[in-house]
Amino acid sequence: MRTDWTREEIAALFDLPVTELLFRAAEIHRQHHRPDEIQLCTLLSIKTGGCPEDCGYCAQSVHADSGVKATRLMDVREVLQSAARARDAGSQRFCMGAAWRNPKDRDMPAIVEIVKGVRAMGMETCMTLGMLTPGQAGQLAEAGLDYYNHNIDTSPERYGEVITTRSFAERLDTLEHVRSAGIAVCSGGIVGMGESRADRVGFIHALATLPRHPESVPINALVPIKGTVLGDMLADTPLAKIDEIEFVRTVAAARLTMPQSMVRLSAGREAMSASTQALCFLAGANSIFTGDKLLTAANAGDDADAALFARLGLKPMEGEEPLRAAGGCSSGCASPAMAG
Ligand code: SAM
Ligand code: DTB
Ligand code: SF4
Repeated sequence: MRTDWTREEIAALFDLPVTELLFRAAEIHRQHHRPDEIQLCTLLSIKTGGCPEDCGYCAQSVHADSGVKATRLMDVREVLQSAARARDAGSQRFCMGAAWRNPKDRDMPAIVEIVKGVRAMGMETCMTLGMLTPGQAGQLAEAGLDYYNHNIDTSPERYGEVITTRSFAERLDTLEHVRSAGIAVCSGGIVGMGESRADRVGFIHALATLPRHPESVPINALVPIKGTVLGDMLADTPLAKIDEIEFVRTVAAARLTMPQSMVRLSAGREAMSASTQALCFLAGANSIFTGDKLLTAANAGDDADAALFARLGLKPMEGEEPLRAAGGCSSGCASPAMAG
C-alpha cells in the first residue's frame, strides 16, 4: 500500500467533482471490502471525566464546563456485562475509552483483566487510554488487546490550536509503541472543528503517510458540546459548521489513500441525515459505532440503525474482518460476482 502520498495529490482528490470522487472511492472500496457490509462497534466509557488534558472538543476535560461528572475506573464485572449486551446486539468490536492523559501502572492489572474477559467472550477488543509507554503497550499486547485507538485528530499545523497539553509528536510516539508491540492501530480524527480544507488534507496526509496505514481510521464529525471551547465556538458562529458534502469528501479521501483500512463513520452520525450517511458508505466508510451512547454524547441507537440498514439494504459485518495484513480482502470481495 502506498505510504508516499503528497499533500498535492490528496488536495487534488478533494478538488475532484463529487461524482468522480465518489465513483473512484466506491471502486477502490469494493476491490478491498464488501460494499454491502458495515462493521458494528460498541463504545463504553470505562472511566469518565476529570481528564487533565485540554482537548478543545472534549466534554471530559477538567478545562471544560460540560457538567460531565468524573468517575473511577469501572468494575471489571460491570464492563463484562456491558460487553455481553453489545455482543448480543450484534456488535463485532467492543471499544473501551478512559479519560486519562495516560494510564498509571497501578491501573494496568484491571485493564489487563478487562481485555482478557472481553476477548474470552468472542469480541474484538479496542482500548483508548491516552499515551502509552512501550512497557504498557507490551502489557496490553500480552493480554491479547486487538486494537488501540489513539487519534491524531487534525493536521500537524492545527494541532496546537486544539490541544496545548500534549504535542502531535507525542501522539505519533504512542502510535509507534502500539505498532511495535504488535497491536493493530486505530487512528483518525475530527472534522468540523472550524479547520480549513488544507487542514483536512494535512490530516489525511499524516495518516496515509504513517509507516503503515492504521487498520482502522475513525472519522468523527465534531459533536458540539456546550461548555467545551469548540462546542461553544460553533454555537456562536454557526457558519463554521462543516458542510456535509465536505465531510463526505474527507471520508472518500481516507478510503482512496488507505484502501485496506476500515474507515469508521464515528461520532456525529446522530446529527446526519440518512442521505449523508449513505453518501459516506458509498465513499467507503464501512464501520460505525452502534448503541445509544458514544462516550458521553448520544448516538443514533440500535433501532435507528436497524431502520437505516433496512432502508439502505446494508448488513452488519459478521465474523472476522478482512485480513489486511495478508494483503487484501479474504472474504471474496474482489470476486467477479462482487466486482461486477
Ligand atoms: N483520552 C483518550 C485520548 O484522548 O486518546 C481516549 C478518549 S478520547 C474521548 C477519544 C477520541 O474521541 C478523541 O481523540 C477524539 O477524536 C474523539 N472525540 C472526543 N470528543 C469528541 C467530540 N465532541 N466530537 C467528536 N469526536 C470527539
Ligand atoms: C473515536 O475516534 N471516536 C470515539 C472513539 N474513538 C473513542 C469517541 C467519540 C466521542 C464523542 C464524544 C463523547 O461521547 O463525549
Ligand atoms: Fe482527555 Fe481524551 Fe478528552 Fe482529551 S479527548 S480531554 S485526552 S479524554
